[in-house]
Amino acid sequence: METLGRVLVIVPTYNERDNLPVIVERLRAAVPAAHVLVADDNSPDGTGEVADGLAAGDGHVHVLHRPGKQGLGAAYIAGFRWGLDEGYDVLVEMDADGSHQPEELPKLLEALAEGADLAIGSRYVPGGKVVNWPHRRELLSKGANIYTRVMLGLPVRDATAGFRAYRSATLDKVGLAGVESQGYCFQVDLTLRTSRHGLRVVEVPITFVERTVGKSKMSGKVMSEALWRIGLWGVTGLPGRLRGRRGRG
Ligand SMILES: Nc1nc2c(ncn2[C@@H]2O[C@H](COP(=O)(O)OP(=O)(O)O)[C@@H](O)[C@H]2O)c(=O)[nH]1
Ligand SMILES: [Mg+2]
Repeated sequence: METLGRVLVIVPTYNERDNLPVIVERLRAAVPAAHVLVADDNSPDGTGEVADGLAAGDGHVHVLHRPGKQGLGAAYIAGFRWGLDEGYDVLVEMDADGSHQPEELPKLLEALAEGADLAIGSRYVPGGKVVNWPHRRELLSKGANIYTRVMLGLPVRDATAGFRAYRSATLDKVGLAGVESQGYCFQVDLTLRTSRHGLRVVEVPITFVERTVGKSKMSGKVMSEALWRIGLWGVTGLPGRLRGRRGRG
């Protein structure tokens, strides 16, 4: 197993004042060597100031202040760019609300050390679970993954998952310049790009625990962006998929 080098965990935040200190403390305890970058979109509840307070007391914590709410994808792209510029070897995505358990991060890092280019914390492989999700939300997530699989033919069970670890080399190869997804379809976008580059995507089972504090930022706008973008990628990628199928047959 190889050593991975420096790990940066990017935590995007929008109104997560009460969740942030808890998740950062859990992460620092679970993976003490990792650094944390909070990517805050000028949250009206003061999450940015809370993050500054954490950074002032801990050299492993950094903050990226963004001017306003521009979506999860845009926050991650900015966070990735920051991490690549600073020379980190592994870039991790993790929510602030406790849904992604920092104690499970070592499993993702192990998958990278064993050769994965992208390790996805997956709810939908054997051993993966979701705790406390309303039925409606579970249907939406499963439906989104079925839609993604039909449209894109991706060999991934949980392409919308947001707890993942990328080798920096993966993001260098895939490139971030053309990524336009602003909302949650960003996850599918990067999974598709990674897979199309022939890189190794591995799913690791995790338990996703729905938040108990604060509000979800899932919205109609986020859903409609995912619908049309994934549809568009499916249609534009279809000729290649059909050619590939004929080539194999
Ligand atoms: N910076 C930033 N973070 C966001 C934005 N939208 C969501 N987030 C963060 O992304 C993570 C997941 O969002 P959440 O609302 O919990 O989504 P859900 O788990 O799908 O209901 C949380 O840490 C949010 O604070 C955004 O527009 N900008
Ligand atoms: Mg959440």
